[in-house]
Amino acid sequence: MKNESQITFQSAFAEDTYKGLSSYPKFLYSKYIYDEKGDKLFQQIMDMPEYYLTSCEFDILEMNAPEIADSFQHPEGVDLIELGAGDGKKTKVILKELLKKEYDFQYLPVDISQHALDDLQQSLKKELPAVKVKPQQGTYFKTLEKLSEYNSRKKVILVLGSNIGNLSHKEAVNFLKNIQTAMSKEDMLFMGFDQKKDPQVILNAYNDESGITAAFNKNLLERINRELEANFKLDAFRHWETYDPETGTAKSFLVSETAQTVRIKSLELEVKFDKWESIHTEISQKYDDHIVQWLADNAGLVIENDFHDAANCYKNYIFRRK
Ligand code: AVJ
Repeated sequence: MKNESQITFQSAFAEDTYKGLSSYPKFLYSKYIYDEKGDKLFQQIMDMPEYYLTSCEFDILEMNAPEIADSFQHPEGVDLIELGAGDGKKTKVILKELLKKEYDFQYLPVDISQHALDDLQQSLKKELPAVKVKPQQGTYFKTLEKLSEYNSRKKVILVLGSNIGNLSHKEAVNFLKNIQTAMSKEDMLFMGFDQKKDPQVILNAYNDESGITAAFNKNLLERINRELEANFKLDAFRHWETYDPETGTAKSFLVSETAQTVRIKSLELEVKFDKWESIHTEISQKYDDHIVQWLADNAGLVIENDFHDAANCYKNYIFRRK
């Protein structure tokens, strides 16, 4: 086996996989779930009855579309920038309303997946042909740098789907700070945060009977098998989900059901698992007003408004620069 510092990795995925599986306890980053197969599995998750987040946010946007569209609007027009646009199903509610009101805007969906962006552009062409679309392929981080170049008119930055939930609080503050730095005084950040609620409801959303979420997590192992020439046996791992109501953190693991050794050829790595050893794969953080206020304070943002359902299951907040 080589020493880590002597290896030149073929990709960030290769390097992060090496580090995560050589660590104790073992971990993998959830962002790598989203290859073509992972994108499809996430679509299926959003259609599951247990996964309340998507329909909750959709309803909030539908119920409040006129007020949201009005708050986005500006006499000189706006650039609507969406980080992690995905299939744009929820955003279309807002786009439709902006068109109806004949507000001047262009839509800049940002996503890592070129595939998702192509699909989105196609569907917009069909459903809302009047929308001016400028897709941007890239990571949040890289695009945030480019973002600050859009400063000729008001920017509204959208982050829907509680995507921030995959970040630790520290990472979330950094993410928000990066956005804040790219914002000017009149710009707005519109962001969805899944809220703390009945722990059973949260646990069920990430622990479906049909096994889709298990397959979603195991796609990490499949992707390592495919792209890094490994021999993970998917059946030898069990998806395990926890929710801690104190911290508001749902945590996903893959647990090795046997003592086993996995070979990752392109990393020249042998990974040994003890029986019942875990790989941590994802967090899905849940929030309340206090936590969101704390995040905003630490990132130099102020909460201007929020929209929610009757049960406060999910909330969309509007932030501005302090
Ligand atoms: C896309 C990060 C919002 O954490 O709820 C869904 C991803 N993981 N089921 C979430 C996910 C398992 C999702 N986010």
